[in-house]
Amino acid sequence: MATSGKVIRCRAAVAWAVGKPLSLEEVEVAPPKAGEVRIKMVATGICHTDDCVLEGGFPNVDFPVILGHEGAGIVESVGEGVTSVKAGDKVIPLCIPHCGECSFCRNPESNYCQKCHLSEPQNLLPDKTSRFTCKGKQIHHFMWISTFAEYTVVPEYAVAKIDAAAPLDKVCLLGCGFSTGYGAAINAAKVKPGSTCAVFGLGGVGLSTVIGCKAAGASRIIAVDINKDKFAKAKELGATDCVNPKDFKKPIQDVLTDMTGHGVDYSFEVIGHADTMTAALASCNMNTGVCVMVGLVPSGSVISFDPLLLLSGRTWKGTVLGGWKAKDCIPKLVSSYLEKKFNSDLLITHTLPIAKVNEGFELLRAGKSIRSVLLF
Ligand code: COD
Ligand code: ZN
Repeated sequence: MATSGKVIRCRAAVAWAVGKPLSLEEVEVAPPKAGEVRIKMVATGICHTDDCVLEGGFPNVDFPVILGHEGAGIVESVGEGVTSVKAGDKVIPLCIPHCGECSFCRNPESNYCQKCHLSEPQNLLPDKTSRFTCKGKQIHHFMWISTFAEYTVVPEYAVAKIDAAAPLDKVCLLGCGFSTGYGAAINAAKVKPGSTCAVFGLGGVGLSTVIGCKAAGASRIIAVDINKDKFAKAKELGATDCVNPKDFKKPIQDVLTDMTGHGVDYSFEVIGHADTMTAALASCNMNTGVCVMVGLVPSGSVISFDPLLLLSGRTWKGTVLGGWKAKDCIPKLVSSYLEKKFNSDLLITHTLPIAKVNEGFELLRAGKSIRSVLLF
């Protein structure tokens, strides 16, 4: 391509400081170095995690930074040695990398690559430099993928080639939110047909968990949220009951236990609060119940809980990106989307130009959107 090997000037939404709105800037994006890929982004979703960074609650992030970690685009050029993608390929950048070489990648049971952001800061590319500058200042990367930029540079192990027929403005959600929630039910909990599930939090990720529970054959899916406006969509996606904790005096775990006899078979915390994590744990049955935590609590949070909750047999576990080994599984999920095995389009409530990124965050904070997709 004509731009290959050259610095590209383009638009990006830059977060200059905690608590400040993003500002749309012209940035320079350097060419990819060896083992890196430069992508022309087409669409990106706004996830609560990006907002968590703006509130100062996410580990290993440095400002100024280009956020965004759920997107889809087309490869513009590749650095030396890159073999898995080439210019012109449709791709999804991976918020959880998949190096294929570390002991966790080689373990068939695990998707938590040791190059992950929770183990290693991903605020710069692996060679500890940035490809972004703006007004003469170096801008940090986010999770190595920074999808709020018209062009971004990512390590080869953080990008996957997808089917050329995929609509990028729709499958961008498969880069994080949809795959995280859906996989929590399918891979982390391994929901069984005929079982009872409870999903705490009906944002884009929680609703994807509802879709996953339904796909796995759960016969009862109880959706829990303090915003009753989320219930209609939850029912459309497969929830059989909707419960607002604010409608009850007793704790939500007691409400769910009363509704089910001994508690649900599988509970999911998809909010990111310490108190709802312990409530979700206590909501699954004391013997075979499985509670999966999907939400991320602000860094430094500590949970105290009664160990007796686990002694009788409950399982409490977490998952990142729904347990999918990203480079192998995201393309397969895109194929399943194209085969209409699930309909993640129902999660997209707004489509906005990148210039309206702050409006997208406002809609999310106000509980008015599930997913806003930003187009470049
Ligand atoms: N009880 C019930 N529902 C509540 C409560 C409560 N006390 N508090 C808030 N809620 C509801 C809100 O009304 C809202 O509907 C929902 O919880 C949260 O939804 P969103 O739209 O704010 O968030 P999502 O779905 O975009 O993201 C939720 C996550 C928990 C996944 C996210 O915040 C997070 O923690 N991400 C990091 C974890 C992770 O692995 N992410 C994947 C890589 S980013
Ligand atoms: Zn790895």
